[in-house]
Amino acid sequence: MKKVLSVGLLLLLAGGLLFAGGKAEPEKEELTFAYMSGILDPFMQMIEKGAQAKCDELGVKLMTAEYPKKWGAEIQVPILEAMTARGGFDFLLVVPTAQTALIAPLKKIHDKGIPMITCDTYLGDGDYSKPSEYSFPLAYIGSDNEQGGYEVGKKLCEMIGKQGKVYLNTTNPDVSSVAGRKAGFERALKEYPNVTLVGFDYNLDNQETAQKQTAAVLQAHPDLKGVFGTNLFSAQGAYRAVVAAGLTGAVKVASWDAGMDQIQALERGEIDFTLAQKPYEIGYLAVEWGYKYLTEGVEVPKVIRPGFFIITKENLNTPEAQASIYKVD
Ligand code: T6T
Repeated sequence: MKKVLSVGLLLLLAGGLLFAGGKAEPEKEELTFAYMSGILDPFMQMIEKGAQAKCDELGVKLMTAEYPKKWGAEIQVPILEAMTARGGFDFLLVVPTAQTALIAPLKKIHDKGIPMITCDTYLGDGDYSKPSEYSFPLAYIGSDNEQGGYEVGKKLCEMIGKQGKVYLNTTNPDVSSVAGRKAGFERALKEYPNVTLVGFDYNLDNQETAQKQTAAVLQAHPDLKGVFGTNLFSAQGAYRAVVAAGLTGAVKVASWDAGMDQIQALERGEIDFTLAQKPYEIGYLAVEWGYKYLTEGVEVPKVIRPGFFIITKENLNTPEAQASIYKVD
């Protein structure tokens, strides 16, 4: 905080001096935000879009790090380190790809004087309000994944007539977003004693793996009634496996995220519903709060949840559903 205020003071003084000289205009604060995504996908691109919109409004710069082609600390950390070595940014928006493996690399950046907000995922248990080795980010801005997973679970159980076998396909362990979705889904299932979770797989955020894993489960359980793919790649793999097995309609597909591929599958009836997050708002809010912190020293709320919207074939044409689709150019 002290550092932020003193940087602010220096900038003000510099501006004042220039102005006092009588020749130049008062210098505007030249702030730069950096964005480090989790993986190349439309969700992460929408965060950038929202962040860029707010940066444009505020007249600050956005520097976007290379998008990792695969999910994981081993790919994300070197990109982060290279960007930090180059420097030139005042604030970091970051999607940590692991709850534990990203603590030390991000702490190093924080200790260099770069404040940050974690977007979409958090470090540790996400409680940045109590002192801990991972409580240095100013805030977590992202979905209430547990609540979303719970709502998806309930909807899927109702859709299959409150009985039968279901399967969950997810990405990686130690990732707060998908872990929350799984936990919420499992909590919902507890309310349906006649629904059984036959198991779950980690696809490491790879669509082809998700498809193969789902295909194997469909073979092992020909009476399977429902599948939940916990993110874009999981859901895209899961629905393709159901289609390839000729089970469209017989096996209900619950999906998460709202990329164009998923929306088209929903229109074709290959996905039964999908939970759209609000990535644009995540990016927008992260810049808004980061800017207020840097320029006014305001305290940022530790958790900000922009919400989500469940899209079905029935509500697809409503303005709210249309606004929830991840539209990247
Ligand atoms: O579901 C999003 C994001 O919330 C999650 O943390 C990782 O996967 C996505 O980026 C979709 O691919």
